[in-house]
Amino acid sequence: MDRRSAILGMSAIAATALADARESAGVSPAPPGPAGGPRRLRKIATEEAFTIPEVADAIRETVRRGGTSLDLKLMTLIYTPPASADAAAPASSRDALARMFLPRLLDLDAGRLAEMDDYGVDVHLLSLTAPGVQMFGADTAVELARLANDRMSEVIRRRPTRFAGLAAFAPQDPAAAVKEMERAIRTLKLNGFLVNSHTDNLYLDDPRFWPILEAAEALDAPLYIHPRAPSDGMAGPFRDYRMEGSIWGYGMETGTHAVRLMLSGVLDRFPRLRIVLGHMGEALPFWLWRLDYMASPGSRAALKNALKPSEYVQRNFAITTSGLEDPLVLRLCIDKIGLERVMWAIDYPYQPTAGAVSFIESAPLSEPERAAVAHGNAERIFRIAAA
Ligand code: 1WB
Ligand code: MN
Repeated sequence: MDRRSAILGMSAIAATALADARESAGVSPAPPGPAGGPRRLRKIATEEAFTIPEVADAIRETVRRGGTSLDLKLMTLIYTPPASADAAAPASSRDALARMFLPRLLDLDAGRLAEMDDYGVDVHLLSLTAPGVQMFGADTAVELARLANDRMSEVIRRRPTRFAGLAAFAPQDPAAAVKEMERAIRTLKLNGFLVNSHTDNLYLDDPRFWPILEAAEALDAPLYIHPRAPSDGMAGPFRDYRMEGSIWGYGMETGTHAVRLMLSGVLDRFPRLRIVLGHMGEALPFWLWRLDYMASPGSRAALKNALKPSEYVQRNFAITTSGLEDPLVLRLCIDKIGLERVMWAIDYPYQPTAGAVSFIESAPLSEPERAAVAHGNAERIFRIAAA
């Protein structure tokens, strides 16, 4: 068994024991580069998921109640795995892997730090895992967003050089969301916000959410738009063949969300809003020439936008590499939208740390480019202290 599958197969408890053993042996947390070799690459991973038991319980309750949301498929797999009798014969390797997600999401301590140390990952920029609190009733959502933010900020306070965090909020109650966003930045000193695409099948260009966009702009803190499964209105063709999640549905949903923000003109209303997209920009860099061709002001699809899509990208967007470890796509993104807007991410625990680390360490980049993507841009955009 190679190191990667050993780590992947390791239970959270075993990982904890390993970290404890390391700590008592006085092993330094971040392994140095080979003697006389190049300086170790500082790595800030920017889309790293966690949960807390209370949110996991509320998701289980949501799964139990059922409904139309396409997210329920993945939630069922991750939060209500089949009884251990069936677990011996998993339907696919994905199901077996899904069973590993929950313990890793819940571990904000030894097991997570051990994996970071093993691969030389300096910082996890944490966020409450998809779909956050966005499937809950408004009151539950408000309460659980606060609780998750409190827990996350305790973890960050304990390990300020290893963790930073993006705050959750409940878009179901925009006024409460704004309060929580203010608390997250002013009191908890968090690094921005993360929202999981649509809420109740509505997108952030809807006027009911404008107070949230206004608050993010006023607080000058980035809003990460993370995927969730396509909303009810677009879900149909994604229901077969497990297409709803990270394979394709997540990207289509969130890319569509970003195009709505551009074409609705909402970014003209909030011109200093800073948005972050994962997964190499959810295909936008690839489509940008055509988006400009079709939707530059005066063109056929431009109804409300004052700027070209590429001008919004240059002014309002940054992207991360989460879960898309293709050096050709990284090159395209850097050349198309600018080195200063591309950041590295793992997508822990959904994507193995080993692959994401070897990707950023070996991608054909100049060393200044590598440093900008691996940590420099994240330090600037999320206001994370440089080492
Ligand atoms: C997966 C990825 C599942 C993410 C998730 O469930 C989230 C997956 C909430 O790869 O199966 C994610 O955040 O990328
Ligand atoms: Mn993710």
